[in-house]
Amino acid sequence: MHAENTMSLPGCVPWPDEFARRYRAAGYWRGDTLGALSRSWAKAWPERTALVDAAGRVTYAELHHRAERTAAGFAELGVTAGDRVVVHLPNSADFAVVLLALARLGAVPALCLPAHRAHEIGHLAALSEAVAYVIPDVYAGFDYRTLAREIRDRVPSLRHVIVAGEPDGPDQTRLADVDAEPGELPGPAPADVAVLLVSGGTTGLPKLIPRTHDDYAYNARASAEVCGLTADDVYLVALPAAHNFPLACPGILGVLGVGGTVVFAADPSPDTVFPLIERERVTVTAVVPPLADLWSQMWEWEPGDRSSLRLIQVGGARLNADLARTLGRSLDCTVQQVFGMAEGLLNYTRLDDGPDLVAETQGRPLSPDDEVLVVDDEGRPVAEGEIGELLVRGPYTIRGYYRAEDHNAGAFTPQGHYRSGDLVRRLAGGYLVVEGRVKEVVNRGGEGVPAGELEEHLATHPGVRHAAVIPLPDPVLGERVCAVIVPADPAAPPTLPDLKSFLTARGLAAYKSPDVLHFVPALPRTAIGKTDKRALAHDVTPTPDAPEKPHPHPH
Ligand code: OOB
Repeated sequence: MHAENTMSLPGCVPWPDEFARRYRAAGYWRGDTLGALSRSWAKAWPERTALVDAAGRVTYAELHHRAERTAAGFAELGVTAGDRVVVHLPNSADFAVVLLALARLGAVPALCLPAHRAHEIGHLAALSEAVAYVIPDVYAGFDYRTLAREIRDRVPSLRHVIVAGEPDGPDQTRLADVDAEPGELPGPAPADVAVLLVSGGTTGLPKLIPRTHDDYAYNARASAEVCGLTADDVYLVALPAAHNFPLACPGILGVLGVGGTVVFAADPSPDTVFPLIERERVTVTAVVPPLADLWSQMWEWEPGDRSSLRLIQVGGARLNADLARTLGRSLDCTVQQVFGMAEGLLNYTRLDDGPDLVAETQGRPLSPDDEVLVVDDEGRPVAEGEIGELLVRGPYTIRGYYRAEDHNAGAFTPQGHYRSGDLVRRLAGGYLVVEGRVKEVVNRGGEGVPAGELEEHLATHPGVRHAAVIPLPDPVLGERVCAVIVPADPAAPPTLPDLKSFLTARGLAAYKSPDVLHFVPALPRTAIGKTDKRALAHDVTPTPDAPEKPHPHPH
């Protein structure tokens, strides 16, 4: 038997007993497991459509049936409770089936994004000592079976490669063959780890984030409530399903929990997504800001009746306030900002918040028991409205990364708060404004220039389509401020003096102005679609002697 509050997976940090007791007493943790939930959904509304993908439609009864049989199939392969399985599937019904099957078995899926490659997967498979690796055959022009061979050579713990589609050798198992008569499976305890999420950081190798059945079920349920989800909702998975946002905020799990329908889009392009919204009468979806921008531009030009959409959630990176305002008008639906993290804490603007809160803040915490602190460099709370680092603990925020004892010592306070690394301001009512990242402050001769703040100002210039601010090494100042800009009109990019006077007119301190401009046709993106600052820093080669000659447009 599992003790009430131990996560049986070694390498995880449980909540202290007093917190676990409190979260149970408050009704956040209800003793649910994802497997048990799937059974109760199938019982409550067996005939409703749970999933829609390119392969067809799946009812709740079928979903549960397939998950049970797949769980038994995994057990037959020798996968047991507590084993880790790297799941690397694109948006599809198979993703949901495998997730629920592993959850039912108590095996722990490490949920990787389709864009991850050998570098990340090799690391995550080795770190988790995964016994199996679940892949598609070919997706978006990439053959995952070849990748799987490479990973298998590198990671001795991997015993099975399971292919959703066509295996290309006898050493791979077809997912359809991971199938057996459901028998007695003990299943996990609610305090056990349900999934390992991959951290979204743009620096260093990704880390694994252990989320328990109890905490993740609460995450999805409470999020569904904030979004007013009902059985009539149809949720479009446009972002990669393995990411916390479309998975549980409220996403797939939140929608299944109310008997709604989950529609998987193979990719988030308007060409794919717009017809799906029309055909399936989609009511809710979640996007990152660059997608919100693209959809908003294409919406009025693309034919079709997409009036079913009632709510678009935008999160994952800073949403420009102007775009927040125009988005709702262009799409004729409610906009919700979501500031979340795979580590836990979620902030939402509420559906009845006024336009200013929705445009200018990133929402407020989901749970009454989210304990948010905003602190200065010394860890002292700052005054309301002042910028500081966001620390948090609560009923769905982890107390430690998986197998990362050394890193955890710095990433969490002794009191158990997660140090998010996000610079925020807290306003009245607990609403948060994200100002940037602790490490994304350019140290310009001792003066700190928060990248996020400057990016926000730059983006309001009519000649700027997107802006990202990064430090460049400087022999005198230590670092200088480089603004990487996607110009609105590539034929007429803004000039440095132009931007400087624009920023001064907006009241920004002179030392916060860029020292150098660098023009690019598009910003590099991470696997989920955020600006990839690491790739940018790598691409933008310092030109210490010729700072006024940016590539490729002179100004
Ligand atoms: C979401 O999760 P992750 O783990 O990929 O990334 C978390 C980080 C945050 O610490 C913050 O730096 C940034 O992404 N972020 C935002 C933001 N939402 C996330 N920065 C500014 N504005 C926002 N609205 O990205 C995530 C997880 C669940 C729901 C939504 C997003």
